[in-house]
Amino acid sequence: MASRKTSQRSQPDGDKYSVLLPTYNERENLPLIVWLLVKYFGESGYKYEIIVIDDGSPDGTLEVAEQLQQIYGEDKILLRPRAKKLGLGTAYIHGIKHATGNFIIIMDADLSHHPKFIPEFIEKQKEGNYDLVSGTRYRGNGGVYGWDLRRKIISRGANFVTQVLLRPGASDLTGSFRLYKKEVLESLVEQCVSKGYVFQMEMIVRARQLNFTIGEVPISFVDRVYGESKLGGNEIVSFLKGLLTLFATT
Ligand SMILES: Nc1nc2c(ncn2[C@@H]2O[C@H](COP(=O)(O)OP(=O)(O)O)[C@@H](O)[C@H]2O)c(=O)[nH]1
Ligand SMILES: *[C@@H]1O[C@H](CO)[C@@H](O)[C@H](O)[C@H]1NC(C)=O
Ligand SMILES: [Mg+2]
Repeated sequence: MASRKTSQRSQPDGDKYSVLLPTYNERENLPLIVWLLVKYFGESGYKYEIIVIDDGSPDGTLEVAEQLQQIYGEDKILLRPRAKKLGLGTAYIHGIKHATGNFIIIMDADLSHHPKFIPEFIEKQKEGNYDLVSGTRYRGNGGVYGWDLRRKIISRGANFVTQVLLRPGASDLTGSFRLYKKEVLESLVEQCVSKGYVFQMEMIVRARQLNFTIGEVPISFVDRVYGESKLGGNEIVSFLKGLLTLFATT
């Protein structure tokens, strides 16, 4: 009998990927992001589920999510809403509790994070059996599109200051497009105390402290077209406070 050739790309196996999509006023974006996720997962053949964590969006995001569940099925789209806006950090914790995959992908629902990169995240994870794979805007072909100078400077500045203070060994600290082994994410969220914008950064800083291995995939980040960003002046002040707290406690 002829022996079968092993292909270069890893084949779908027993792994399952739970995508956590926190939403707040994402009615316009949700159908497209879900459609893209279904498309790229369908093509790759990996098992997946999409967990939508909506925090009582006044724009009717949850109703849109319910329609999407009808279209794609209850095994693919899980709804785990909360009554009011309780923040991103706790939205992730809430989502993880309901995840059935052995891997978890965290991404924004506003189309800033394109699902086309997910197969690369999965390949990278398998290549080094990494504990987490982080999308990076600051290496290789990565980049940021659609941000004004102010936001670029804030993001770059936050990264730079954190690199200098904490030496975390990853090039994009404030990004939130990442893939984690489920148990790694669970132990990280247990350790992380910060809220808001600094949360993503604390996750990767703690990951390095705990000796988790980190892989990186260059991504292009595109600013949202629909809806409003939640980053304001308050966020920047609390970011700086959070960074100093991290510096003092690590
Ligand atoms: N469930 C939930 N989702 C949120 C909350 N705040 C923001 N989001 C979602 O988190 C993602 C990132 O938020 P966004 O405003 O785009 O942040 P930015 O990209 O840093 O400006 C988007 O999918 C938002 O809909 C919240 O309090 N609860
Ligand atoms: C991480 O690795 C370093 C160097 O090998 C070691 O000194 C440290 O104790 C490890 N930390 C943890 C939390 O395992
Ligand atoms: Mg955004």
